[in-house]
This record gives sequence, structure tokens and C-alpha cells, in this order.
Amino acid sequence: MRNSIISLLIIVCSSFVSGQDTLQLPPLLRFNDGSEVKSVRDWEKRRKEIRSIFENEVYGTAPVVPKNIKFRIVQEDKNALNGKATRRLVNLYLNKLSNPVELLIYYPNKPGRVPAFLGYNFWGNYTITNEKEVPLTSLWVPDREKETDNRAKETMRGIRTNRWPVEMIVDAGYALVTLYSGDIDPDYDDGFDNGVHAIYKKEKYTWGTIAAWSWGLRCVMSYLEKDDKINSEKVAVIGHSRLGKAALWAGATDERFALVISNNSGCGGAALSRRKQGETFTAINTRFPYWFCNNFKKYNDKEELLPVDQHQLIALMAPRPVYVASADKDAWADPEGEFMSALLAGDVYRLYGLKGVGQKTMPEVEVPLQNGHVAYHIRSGKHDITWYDWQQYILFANKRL
Ligand code: GTR
Repeated sequence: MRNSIISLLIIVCSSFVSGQDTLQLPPLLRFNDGSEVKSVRDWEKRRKEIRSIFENEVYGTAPVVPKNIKFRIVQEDKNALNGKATRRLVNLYLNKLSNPVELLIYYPNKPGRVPAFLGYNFWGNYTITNEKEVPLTSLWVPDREKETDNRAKETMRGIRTNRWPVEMIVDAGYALVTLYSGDIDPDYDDGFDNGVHAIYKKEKYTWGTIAAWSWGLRCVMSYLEKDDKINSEKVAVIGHSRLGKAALWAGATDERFALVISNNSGCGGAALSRRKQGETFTAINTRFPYWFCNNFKKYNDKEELLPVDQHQLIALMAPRPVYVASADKDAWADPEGEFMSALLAGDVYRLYGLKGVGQKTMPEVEVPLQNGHVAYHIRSGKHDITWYDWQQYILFANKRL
């Protein structure tokens, strides 16, 4: 199949945005057999083709998401954030996983079900808040300062409040649902003996860690459908960087997510691979050989042979709104490549009568494009998720959720 797809490559002229020569990208609106995608109905079929290529060649296959996930509310404080919010800790019990998956949820104190942002954190729930009641994780954590011995430490409480403006989110009327990515799969090369990989090992799924994290987000979504305070039809899935890759793949594989947000997700996320700017396949597969499926390694130094590119991943969200964001000092994530993916995905939104990003050239820093169903901004500064980014996501969610 690969050869037939390659022979169908269309030329997409990208010089107007990137100043580089033309890029040859796999087509969005042609089936694998070369015939044209002309309608929404056609696209619904084409989407399946594209999704299965991503599954087989990039992220790997994952088990079905369990339907009835057992959960328990283990802590509740109706006076969190000085009375603004209710904070709950909810444990999910996933099929034989030795640890419960610990959700930290802040709900605005207002009547009715509320929309929510759902996203992983990198070092544990207790790092996103200064509230002392949020427990340290007992699991392996990345060794941030080369002194923590891969264990959570009280001194790390609140170190990531800069990435999580909880009050801003709650004030805007949204719940925040977060969990530590290591609750699903630890972020190191363990031969897949830990986390959810271990419990499904016998079944020979080909998933890497990014797909495992995406699967975890989908499990949380199954829980949110039962949460008495959340409007599960209005859940935005969000992630920064590697967790942004996971958020995108979760959005692509699960249409229950009403809005998908990629913050600086770069290679294997929103950035076009064929540009080979910033992080390449060889770079990512060398440092993180466990993130993607084994087939993906075939494309080291051969980005142009992969039968998909990342604008097709963004298009898999259509017609649901999607937001791609970059930072101008984040060359490793290739901001232009992220913009181009968002721009090109617009072709599919147009089939639905919806607008894409709305302009063909990259906007100036801090001039967000939020009028269509594909939003984009580039922030000044480094690889990070900041309050500025969140302000934009909230504005877009207010409009589109
Ligand atoms: C980098 C990696 C990127 C991105 C980033 C992050 O080391 O090369 O793909 O995932 O980490 O997650 O912050």
C-alpha cells in the first residue's frame, strides 16, 4: 500500500508560508487508491484510512477502552481555592493496573454540569498546586534536579503552578481535570514492563508510550461521562509537548473529545515531519525509542517515505475544533511546521462548510487566529505552556465548545 500512496503524492506549494521550496505531502483529499474525496461522506471513509496508517506506522495499536471503569472519590473539599472551587481526588481502577489512576479535579462552585479541560501533568498532581492536601505520587517520577532519586518530594509541591492557572480556569467556568502521565505509563524505556503496557503485554499490542497516554486520556473520558458535575459533551483535551502528542492522538482516536489542544507538540505531534526542521525521526527515536511503535523506526532519515504527515493528524479532528500553538524560541518543535499543519487541515474543515485558520501566512507573535474551527497562535518565548497560552485556549473554548 505504501508504494501506491507514495506514487500519489501531491505537491503542496508551501513556499508562501515557509520561504522554502515546495514540500511533497501525502494528500488529505485522495483515497489510498487515488480517487478524489469530494464530500463529507467520502471524508468519513478517508479518515479511517488515514487513522489506520497512523496506527500501523506511527503510534501503534492500543486495546479497546474499558467501558465500566470503577472509581472512588477519595477526597473532597468544597472550599478549595478560598471557596471558589470544589477539589476532588478521584481514583480510577483500570484492569489489573497495580496503582490507581489518581485524578485531581477542580470544579467551579456553581450549579449544573460544567465543561472541562483534561490534560496530563509531567511530575505529579501535587506539582500543579500549592494546596497541601493533594498527595505526593508514590510512583516513579522523572529526576528533575538529578537529586530526587525518581521519587516525589514535598519540596516539589507547586513547582508547576506556572503551567496550570487553576483559578483562571475555574473563574472562566471550567473544571480542570489532571493526572500524572506516569500513572498510565512511566516516561522511560522499561521494556514495557511497567504501567498499562505490562498488563496488556500478552496481547501483543504495538502501542508505544504516546499511544498508551492517549488511551489513558480516553479512559478518563469514560469516567467523565459518569462524573456528576461535568458536561462530558464539552471536554477539551489538552497537552504540552510530548503530552500534546498524546492529546492529539487521543483526539484523533476518540470523537468524544469536543475540542483538542496541542501546545508546542512538535515532532510526532502537530509539526510537519517532511520539513525535517528541529526534531527529526532519528532524533526522537534515538532519545525516546519507546514513544512510538516499532514500525515508526523504519522512517529514520526517511521522513518522506512515511505514508502520512501531521497535517493529516490535525485533520482527523474535523469537524471538531482544534487548536495548535507554538512558541517563537521553540525551534525544536518547528513552529512553522506546526502552523502549516494547522493551515493545511483547513481543507477538510471546508468540506464541512467550516473555516480553517483563516490566513495563509504565519501570524505575528501574540496575534492569535481564532475565527475558524482550526485556531493557531505563536507566543514569544521558549518551549512551555504559559498563562498566555491558557488565556487563548479559554477564549477559543468559550466560542467553540
Ligand atoms: C523533548 C522532545 C520533544 C518534546 C519535549 C517535551 O526532549 O524531544 O519531542 O516532547 O521533550 O516533552 O518537553
